[in-house]
Amino acid sequence: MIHDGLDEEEDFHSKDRKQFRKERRHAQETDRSKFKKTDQKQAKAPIDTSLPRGRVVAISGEGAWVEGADGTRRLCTLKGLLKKEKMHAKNIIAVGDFVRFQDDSIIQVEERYSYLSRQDVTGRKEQLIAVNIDQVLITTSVVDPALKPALIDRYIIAARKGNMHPVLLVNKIDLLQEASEEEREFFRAFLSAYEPLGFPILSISTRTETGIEALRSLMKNKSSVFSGQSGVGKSSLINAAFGLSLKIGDLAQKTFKGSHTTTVAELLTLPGGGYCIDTPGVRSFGIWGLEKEDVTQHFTEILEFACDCKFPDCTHLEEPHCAVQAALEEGKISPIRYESYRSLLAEAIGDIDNWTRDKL
Ligand SMILES: Nc1nc2c(ncn2[C@@H]2O[C@H](COP(=O)(O)OP(=O)(O)OP(=O)(O)O)[C@@H](O)[C@H]2O)c(=O)[nH]1
Ligand SMILES: [Mg+2]
Ligand SMILES: [Zn+2]
Repeated sequence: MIHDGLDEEEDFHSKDRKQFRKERRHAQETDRSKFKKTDQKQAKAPIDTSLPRGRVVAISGEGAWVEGADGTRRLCTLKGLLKKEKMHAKNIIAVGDFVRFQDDSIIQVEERYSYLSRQDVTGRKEQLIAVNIDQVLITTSVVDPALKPALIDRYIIAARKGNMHPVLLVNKIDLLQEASEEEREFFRAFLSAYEPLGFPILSISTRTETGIEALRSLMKNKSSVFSGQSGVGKSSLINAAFGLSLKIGDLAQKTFKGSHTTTVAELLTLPGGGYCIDTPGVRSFGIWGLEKEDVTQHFTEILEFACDCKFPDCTHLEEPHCAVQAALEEGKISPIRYESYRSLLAEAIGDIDNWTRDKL
């Protein structure tokens, strides 16, 4: 059976599905998915500091695993106050949440300072991947599976919407040697388009240990979430950098599309300081609450040409006398980035004809 990996979390959250949907609709209408700390603040009752504090480290079909201050983990259910409080919550709880608990029940969830979310499989519901995390390690591989810049752009936008720093990891750099000239050229073109954007990019390999030290220092004393397609090497990277033994994919399964080695997100405490969350691979990544401004803010190097377009409201998708399309033809704009812009803008403005969400 093809398994998305986050299904168990969905089961857990679906217990109050009807009520949840109603609340989600409300939240979507009021909070256009911009990060608004104050909205969440208003929705929360004061935290009962007399209760023990813990952190959600994993979510399964049975409930949430909460790690207390003494390091012990317990399986908790949601009861009491929390149910009344979830009006403005995105999910009820997510990995990374700081909670107050009593016996084996979560009573309250603290305000979140950041989140990484996506659309669920139906596209109608927001699915939180991780919360209260500093940076998203957007993990890709140079080949096998192929580099997907459009997916990277989606992650960058989602990370920034949720107040997390995006970091780009390009794993399996060892495979570049035996890659085709076309694949090598694509990687060069990718780097020249994305390096000027200013996000950290690490070319890395668990096989040759290239970049592992840099990854370790980038993660030191911070909290990070690894996210990306299945099979790019997220779990392998965590193992290589921190000497852990997370389950990694079998090469024999490689051709079996849809096989996911990591099946639940888990928060890990790192030796040397910091935290990281390993997550199940995604097949596609729909940004929750995507708006036109999210897209235009992310493609500034493309839109700097827009002032010479004939129509002031030009979308640069197909209008005549478009300076952006002219710049593209003259090689002044990266075709990789432009393709990504097209797909994301079309999705944001609801232009179905141009909408090509990258199915992986
Ligand atoms: N050539 C090469 N293969 C690698 C590298 N890193 C990981 N792999 C291989 O890639 C495959 C997938 O690795 P995983 O770590 O399980 O990938 P993942 O991203 O955690 O996958 P999911 O848990 O399914 O999301 C395994 O066969 C690894 O041995 C690398 O740097 N180079
Ligand atoms: Mg994994
Ligand atoms: Zn234009």
